[in-house]
Parts: sequence; C-alpha cells; structure tokens
Amino acid sequence: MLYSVRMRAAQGGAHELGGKHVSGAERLVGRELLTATVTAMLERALSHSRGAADFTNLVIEAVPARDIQETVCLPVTTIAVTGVIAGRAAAQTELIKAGVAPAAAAAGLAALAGVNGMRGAIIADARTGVRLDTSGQSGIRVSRMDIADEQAYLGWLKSQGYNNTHIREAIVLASKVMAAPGMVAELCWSDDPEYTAGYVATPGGYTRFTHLKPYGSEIGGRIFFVKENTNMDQLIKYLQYQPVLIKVPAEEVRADAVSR
Ligand code: PML
Ligand code: MG
Repeated sequence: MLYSVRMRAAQGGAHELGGKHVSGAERLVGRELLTATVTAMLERALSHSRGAADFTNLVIEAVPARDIQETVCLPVTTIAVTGVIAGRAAAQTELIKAGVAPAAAAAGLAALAGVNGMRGAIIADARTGVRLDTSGQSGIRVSRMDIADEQAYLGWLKSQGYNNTHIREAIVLASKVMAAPGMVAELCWSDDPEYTAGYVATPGGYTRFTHLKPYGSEIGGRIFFVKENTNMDQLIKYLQYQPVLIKVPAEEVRADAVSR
C-alpha cells in the first residue's frame, strides 16, 4: 500500500475562487514517509518564491499496490545555451525532431510564453498546435507518480551533477507523461521566478536547456503535444489518476554504485 500525497497552494484565496497559483507537489510514498512528506509540502507552500500561500489543499489517499504501473526513467541531457532566445530556438528544433509540426511547435512556445498561473498542463495537437483539452485556466494536472527507489534515483542524478528539486520532480513527471499512448513531446519551463531552465521531453529522452525564460519571470508551465486521434478521455484519466512509479535503469544504478 502506498499513499498519494498531493498539494496545491494559492495566494488570494483558493484556485477555484481566483487565487494566484503558488505551488504544487505530488508524491507516492509508504506509510513511513507520510508524515514527513506532508510536513515538507506544507512548508513549501508557506515559503515559496512565488509568494506565501494563504490557501493550501493537501490530499492524502491510499493507493493499492495492484493499481501501480511502473515505467523507466527518461535519460537526461543538458544543453547550455547563451540566453532565452537561443534556448527557445533550440527547444523548438528539439520539438520538431520529435515529430511536432514546425507551426505547432512555434504555437506551443508562444502559448507557454503567455501562460499565467496555470497549475496544470495544456494538451495540444502535435500536427496543428490546436489546444485539445477543455480545462481552461486550471490545465490538466499530472498526479499520482513518484520514483520507485529514491536513493537509487538521487544517486543516479548526483552522478550526472543534478541535485535540485525542480529537476528531481520534473524528470519523474515527464517519465510518466512520455509513457502515455499517443504522446509525442512535452515542453516545459518553470513558473518559479528564480528558475530559468526548462526542457523538451520525448519518449526517447529529457533534454534540458539552461535558459528558456528570463530570470524573475513568473510565466511558465507545460504543454503536451499528442498525435492526432489520441483518445483524450483515456489520456487525461491516465495523467490524473493512474499511479506510476519510475524506475532508474538497473545497469545505470549498478554503474553508479561502482563509481561512487
Ligand atoms: C518546475 O519545477 O516548475 C519545472 C521545472 C522545469 C525544469 C527542470 C530542469 O531543470 O530540468
Ligand atoms: Mg513550480
């Protein structure tokens, strides 16, 4: 038995009453980590760079082991870019390489540049760039995922020089998203004003770009590009409700253990 712990926090009242989205987090943990996980999420909501939350929603829900799927973690690459313009151009090229039509990739970048305080993701057609979900300002929130073996994961990240919460959580989310049928690519950069890096994920890997937005900007979010004729009800159900644990590839854990 695991517990899904979900947090969303806002300032100026609840999200559904027009409050500004401040922070969100998702974990899938055993009973022994439950109390510490809930406390850490609450602290995060109360001291976030987007502002202190005056509304925090915390949901804790038991998830039976038989419902959990497993999938392998995406390999990660980082591309150092000189600035936002170069970063966005490189991200656009990566999306096109993944099968997103050039106009759809450009529309996705423009849409993300205009996103303001959306706590979930936009889903768009990879061929046309047209938005397919009807979730409006809230977006589709990917939920119920975590890493299967946290120590192995942290070691694997550390061996590649990665150690911040943004990366740790985003790779888990992108790995769940890329395992969805019909998924072509994801484009993301953070809404955290102090974090400028972002990424393009495809079923083949997670490519980070060091600058996808200017420092100080709170405009950020996620777009998932899907193949035409993707069953949207099934996709949204998977993204929101299917519990998924992400595994670090076994040979990489062994190689990392030897090198440490
Ligand atoms: C977020 O934390 O809001 C999204 C993080 C995106 C980039 C993570 C990374 O550095 O790879
Ligand atoms: Mg954030």
